[in-house]
Amino acid sequence: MQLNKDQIHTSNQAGLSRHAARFDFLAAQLGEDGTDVEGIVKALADFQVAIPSWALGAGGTRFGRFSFHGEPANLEQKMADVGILHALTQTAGAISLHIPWDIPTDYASIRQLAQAHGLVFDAVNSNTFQDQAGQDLSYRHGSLCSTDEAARAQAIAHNLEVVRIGDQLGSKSLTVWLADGTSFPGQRSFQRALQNTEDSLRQIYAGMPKDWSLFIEYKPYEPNFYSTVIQDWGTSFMLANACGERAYTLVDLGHHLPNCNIEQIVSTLMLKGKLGGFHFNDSKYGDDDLTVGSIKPYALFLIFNELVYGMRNNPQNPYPAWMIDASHNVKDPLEDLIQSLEAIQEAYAKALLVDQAALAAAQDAHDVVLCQEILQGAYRTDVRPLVQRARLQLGGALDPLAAYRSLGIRQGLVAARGKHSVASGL
Ligand code: AOS
Ligand code: ZN
Ligand code: ZN
Ligand code: ZN
Repeated sequence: MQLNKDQIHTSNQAGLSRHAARFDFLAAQLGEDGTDVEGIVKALADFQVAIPSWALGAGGTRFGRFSFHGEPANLEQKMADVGILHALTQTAGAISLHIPWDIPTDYASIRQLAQAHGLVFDAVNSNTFQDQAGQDLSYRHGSLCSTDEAARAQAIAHNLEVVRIGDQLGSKSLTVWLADGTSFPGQRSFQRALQNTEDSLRQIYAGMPKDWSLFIEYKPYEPNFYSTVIQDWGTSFMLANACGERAYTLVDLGHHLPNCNIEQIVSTLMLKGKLGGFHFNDSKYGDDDLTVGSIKPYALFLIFNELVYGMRNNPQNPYPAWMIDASHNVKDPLEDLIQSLEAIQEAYAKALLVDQAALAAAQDAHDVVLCQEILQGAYRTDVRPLVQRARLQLGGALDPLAAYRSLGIRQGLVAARGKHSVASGL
């Protein structure tokens, strides 16, 4: 199932004049304040977020999984789903694969398919948090951190195999997330686990092509509940520095303890040129993987404000790799991803509205109240017409969620794939 531009174009017609009136009103208002409206629309149009292959089916909890009908059963179908998202939103132009869940059988045809859907391959993800069928050694007691040298070697070899697979698809980065940790005090030596992890990551780094980057993800807890080897940004940063120039920290919004100031972490990493990748989601308690912007939209805006600042002022930091890392238990995964993409675009648009020069002047004048007014003035602006305009210019849907429903996309997927199709992987 593939959407064509005509279907989207037709579904846009009814809302166009309403959109134009709202856009013109907002653009006039913003223009009076000296905002570069065209520049913001262009920045929004350029912003692309990768969709992970594992977010296209219904996730689950340790208590159960409720499958969503018409889920993609293989890599080709996952790419078709991302193609649908991209056609509607024009902001999901990349897919992030998980190995071994998504190993291509025919590379040339997968590359062709990506091209047909207008997609590129973003970071590839390795998996040493599960044992795979036929695997020699278990990761029950850790992978890159293991005290068993042979298990460590197996995990390193897997990561390099993931790089080899990604390389044939045009990926340029490897994301490593480790479940390695302990659930009980005294279970393992912290220092040996960290040292082994550093040694393993350095070997992976050394084995990557010279134009590849390594993203090291951190997470405070889960699946282990006493300690995690790479528990926080400081540990990830230290490991990235130990590996070398092309190793970076990856920030996943759900991987922080409650009330953590994530925008400050983002800012510090960008100043040091080490923010490589980003996983968007939202959470109330932990790694909840909820829809982006559904719980703490103001925090998301403040994070974007630092990202925008960093992208403008920190040439030492590479352009970050953006990805949504979410999981859906009760919603249609594609509808949920449309909501996440919209929330990301809105937060980005609001951050672009912040008058950075006025903010810097207010900061220098120690005008605390004005600083807050500047941020909140941007945050309170309804930027949806700007996001819509960016999408329309690229041939996307005025209202992607409404179009998804009115075009009967889920029904089409169920008809093509069957009611009981379950996403491969996970
Ligand atoms: C796990 O908590 C991390 O967020 C990973 O980035 C990702 O969700 C995982 O690799 C997918 O299984
Ligand atoms: Zn993640
Ligand atoms: Zn996570
Ligand atoms: Zn998460």
